[in-house]
Amino acid sequence: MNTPAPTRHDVLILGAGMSGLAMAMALQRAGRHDFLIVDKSAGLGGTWWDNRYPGACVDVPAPLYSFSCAPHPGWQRRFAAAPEILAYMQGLASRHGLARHLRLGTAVRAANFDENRGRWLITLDSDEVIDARFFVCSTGPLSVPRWPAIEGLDSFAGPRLHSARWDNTVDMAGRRVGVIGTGSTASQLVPELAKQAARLTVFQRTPNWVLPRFDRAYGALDRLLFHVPGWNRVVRAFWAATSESFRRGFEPGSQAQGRLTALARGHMRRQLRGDEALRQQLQPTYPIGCKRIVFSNDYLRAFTQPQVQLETKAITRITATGVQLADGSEHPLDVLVCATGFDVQHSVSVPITGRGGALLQAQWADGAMAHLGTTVAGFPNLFLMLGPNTATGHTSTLLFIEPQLRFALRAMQLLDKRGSRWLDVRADTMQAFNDELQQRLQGSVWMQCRSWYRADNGRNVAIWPGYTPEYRRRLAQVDFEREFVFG
Ligand code: NA7
Repeated sequence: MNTPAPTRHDVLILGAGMSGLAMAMALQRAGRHDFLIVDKSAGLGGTWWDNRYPGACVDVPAPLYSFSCAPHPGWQRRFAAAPEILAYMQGLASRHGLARHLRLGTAVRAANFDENRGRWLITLDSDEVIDARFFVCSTGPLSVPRWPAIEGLDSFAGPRLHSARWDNTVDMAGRRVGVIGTGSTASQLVPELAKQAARLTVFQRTPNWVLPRFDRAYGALDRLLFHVPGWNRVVRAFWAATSESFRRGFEPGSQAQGRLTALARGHMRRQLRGDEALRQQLQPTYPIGCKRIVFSNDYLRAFTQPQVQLETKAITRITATGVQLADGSEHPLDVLVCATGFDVQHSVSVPITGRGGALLQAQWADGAMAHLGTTVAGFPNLFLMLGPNTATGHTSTLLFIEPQLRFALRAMQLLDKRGSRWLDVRADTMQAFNDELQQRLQGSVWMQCRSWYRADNGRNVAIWPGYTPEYRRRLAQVDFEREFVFG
């Protein structure tokens, strides 16, 4: 049997989430129309395709969660719900004619850099091989659901759901439902499940800091204003500036951190209506900002309802009928929900092989590392979107995606101009950047507790330690001739 010849493209984009779509639109703007977007899901949307649990919404204001090149005048609420964001993305894809570039329901099996030709060979699960000059990996840091490592998880006889793989055919009405996890996802899910379940038990390992969500519905006047040229930019700039000033609260021991802590404590007291026993159980003991802060006006309050129970004893195992605790007691359950987050460490699960046969995943065994979160030494013409250390706890992830797009485009244009086949960041440049990064993270608030920001060995692989403008500036100032090698 003849193996079909690889299909050639200028750019292969892996992942049709926010950053994949943004990259596609940026390529079009730059006049580069020969690209293919591959995603294993049946629909585009990434995070917003995956997270369909009741109550799912974004935790930054929607005007800041839309691309600067594609403002959306139609947001219904300041903190948009998941279906609204998905509709925004679908609208963008259709306006930009992306359907013909999209290959959905298709997984990538492996990606190998062919040094002789200076091109990426990307094998799809259909055995088809894509031969691309540039490889954009936009799989997102929060895309691989993480099930809790608890003995007996598989033995549970009833429906068992992960929040990021929601099954809306499971009926919660009148049933005994257990939720493991108390992060941002659980905070959105718990108030919704409390409306349906006969009994809802929330298993908390670590409490989270909760701040009020200054949400509101956008009315006709807002939408009218959003159509006024320039108004979107003003609102976006306002939220970007507000988020950066909020970031001051993450400086250990600062007055701003004290104010943020006081705001959270006051919010908790009001939400719990003076229930001191509950307050003590829900009160975090680590500094605010260490984990991603929860923004909610109904999560804490949910625990004051008679059918909702907070369980803080450690889980020892899961049985066919429920959850067993350290004191030997058991919570009988009909449905088990795991809002246990994502495997950030293995978020790039496709084996990626670079120069000299180096495997990215092997290189990242002690924690992911890249130069400015987007390019990795030994992996030429590979651009990571939202790669290591480009997350923040204070602002929209889109403010990191946009400079990354500009950087990738600049690199592509430079290669065209130079007539080179590839560019690769120098290993010493990448190492020096990461030494600086880890040094800045030492003693920071993000090193003072366990969170998805940190790998199993404690290394912080997710957080950008500075303010957003610094990231934008540094990426814009990359000196390719000095910091990269060319082939
Ligand atoms: P997170 O923030 O990683 O939260 C996961 C939660 O699950 C957290 O409360 C964990 O407790 C808990 N967890 C994980 N494993 C276990 C086990 N084995 N036993 C008990 N509890 C466990 O994920 P989310 O989905 O809520 O949010 C992810 C991001 O999405 C969020 O930050 C926003 O940026 C959007 P722990 O705190 O580790 O003790």
